[in-house]
Amino acid sequence: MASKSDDWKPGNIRGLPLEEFFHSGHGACAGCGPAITMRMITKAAGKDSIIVNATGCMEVVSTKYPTTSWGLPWVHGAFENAAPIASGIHAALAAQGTRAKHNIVVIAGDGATYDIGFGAISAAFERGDKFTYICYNNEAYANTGSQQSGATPKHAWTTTTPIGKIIHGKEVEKKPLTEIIAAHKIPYIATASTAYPLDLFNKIKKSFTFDGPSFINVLTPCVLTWKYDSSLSVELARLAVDTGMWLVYEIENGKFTLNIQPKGLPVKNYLAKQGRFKHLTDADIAEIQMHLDKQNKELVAERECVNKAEEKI
Ligand SMILES: Cc1ncc(C[n+]2csc(CCOP(=O)(O)OP(=O)(O)O)c2C)c(N)n1
Repeated sequence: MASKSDDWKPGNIRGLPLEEFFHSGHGACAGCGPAITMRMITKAAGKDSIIVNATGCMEVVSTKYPTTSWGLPWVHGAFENAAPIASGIHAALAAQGTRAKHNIVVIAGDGATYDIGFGAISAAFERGDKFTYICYNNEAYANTGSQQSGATPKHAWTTTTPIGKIIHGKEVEKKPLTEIIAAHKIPYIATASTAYPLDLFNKIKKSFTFDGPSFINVLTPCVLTWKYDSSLSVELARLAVDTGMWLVYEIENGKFTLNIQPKGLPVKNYLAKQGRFKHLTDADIAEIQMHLDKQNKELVAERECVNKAEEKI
């Protein structure tokens, strides 16, 4: 039987299943944030889950012929069509009468999600097909050598946003994808971070309880692109949350909850540990801090306003 809402209770980290479905021996970098996250995603998904994996690092490092790291049925789709494949699996299982036995989980990078697969995700969410879409968000097209994606933060170095006389890192703000998905009004939308595995585990389990699509955006550091020592992946994933660079929240049937209150640490603490930001001037850092404070305040205020309006209806 698939993991079901009725046999799951939000617990403590020691209560997580010991069984692994993403096995060692893959070719991910030492300290790879997404690879750590795969273990948690597959643990939460459970043994009767079907994984749909878009092209990207997690597909490439885990399936070197003739081996696989996946202990679950796994389908690789082209870069842009992971969500339609999930829709197809959903329809096929429904036709067989076995839909309730399986969790369908899409795993895709931010390039596949924010940019190249976006139209197909939007269409699947409009159709209302039941599956959980998880974006492992390392803020770049890492697999092809760290090009900028819609998730790359402003000012960050990537190979397509170099530091030089003409440009000085990424020139525009990142796309507010979680909020764009929220506008689809699907039953469950959440953000998470590799540094908070229990929060992620519980969110994945919760996503299976809704009769429609769910979307979870997990911030997960990339050693090569973000340029830091490989021992710092979890620390950076935590600093992103503590500084407010990444808000951890969920929107459940329209109701917003900020799951982790940022500690209000200066954003400089997060930026200074990463080579992709080493060119920043004090003025750049001040601009990032100001933008962040404003953006987070606005997001929480807007969502709380919607919560209040919903309560009145
Ligand atoms: C339509 C299409 N465009 C480009 C590529 C080349 N490509 C393969 S993986 C990849 C990067 C994937 O980036 P992302 O989705 O962020 O995942 P990550 O590599 O960071 O894990 C690119 C550009 C492709 N396979 N298909």
